[in-house]
Amino acid sequence: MEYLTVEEARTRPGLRLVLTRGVPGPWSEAAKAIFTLRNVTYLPVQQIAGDDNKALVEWTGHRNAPVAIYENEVPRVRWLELLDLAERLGSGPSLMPENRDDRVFMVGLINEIAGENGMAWNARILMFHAGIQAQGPNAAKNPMYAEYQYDENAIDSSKIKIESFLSYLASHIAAQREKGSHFLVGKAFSAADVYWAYFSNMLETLPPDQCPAPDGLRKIWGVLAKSISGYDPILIEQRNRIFAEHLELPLKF
Ligand SMILES: N[C@@H](CCC(=O)N[C@@H](CS)C(=O)NCC(=O)O)C(=O)O
Repeated sequence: MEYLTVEEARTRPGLRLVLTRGVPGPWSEAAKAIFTLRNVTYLPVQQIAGDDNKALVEWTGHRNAPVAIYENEVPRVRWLELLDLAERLGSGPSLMPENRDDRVFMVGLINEIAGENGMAWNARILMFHAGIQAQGPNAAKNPMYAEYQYDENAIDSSKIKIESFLSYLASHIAAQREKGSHFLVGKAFSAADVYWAYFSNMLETLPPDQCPAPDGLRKIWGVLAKSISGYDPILIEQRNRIFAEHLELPLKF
C-alpha cells in the first residue's frame, strides 16, 4: 500500500486516513474496510507504531491510528466516529442495521470488541506483559504502555474479561445460526461482522498468504491465544465465512 507522509497529506483535499504502516492493526484494517465497503475513497497516510509521530500529533492531536480527516472537519478516531463518517460520505448498502434494537445491539457488540476496555484493549495488556517478561522493564518505556493503560495488576482480570467475552460471542453466533443467520446482528451483514473479522486476527491470525503480517507481530498476537484457557472454533469459522463472502483478501497494508 502507498502511504503519504503527514506533511504531504495535510495539503490534500478529501478524506485522509491515517493508518499504522506495514502492519494489519485491527482498528486500522476495520476502518479501511468500512470506508471501502461504503465506496468512499481515501488517501492512506502513515503512522509509525510505537513512535512519537510528532507531525501527526501536531496535525490531529492524536499519536496513534486510525485517524480520519475529512476536508477541514475535526479528526475522527473512535470506531463509531469512523463508521458515522463512512455512513455519511458513502453510498450503497448501509453497515448500520435499520432496526433500532439491532442497531443498539451492534454498537454495544463492537464496543465489546474494539472499545476502550473491550476485548482487544485487554488482549493488548496481556501482550505488553509478555513484552516485559521477554525484554525486561525497559519495554514499558514505549509510549504505548502508558497510552493503552498497561497495569501489571490487571493481567488476571484482563484474561477473565477476554474469556468471558469470547464465550459470550461464541454462544451468540450459535444462537444466530439457530435462527438461520450467519451474521452477528439480525439477518444482514453489518459493521459488527467487519469488526469481528479483523479483530479475530489477534486471536488466530489468518495464514500468511491471506495476511502477510510480520513474524514479530504474529508472535505478539500469539500471546492472546496462549494466555487464555481456550476458545470455541465457531469464532474463527464465523470470520472465515465473512472474509470469504464480504471482505478483500489478501490484506494489504
Ligand atoms: N483510536 C482507537 C484506538 C486505536 C488503536 O488502539 N490503535 C493502535 C492499534 S491499530 C495503534 O495505533 N497502535 C500503534 C501505536 O499506538 O503506535 C480508539 O480510540 O478506539
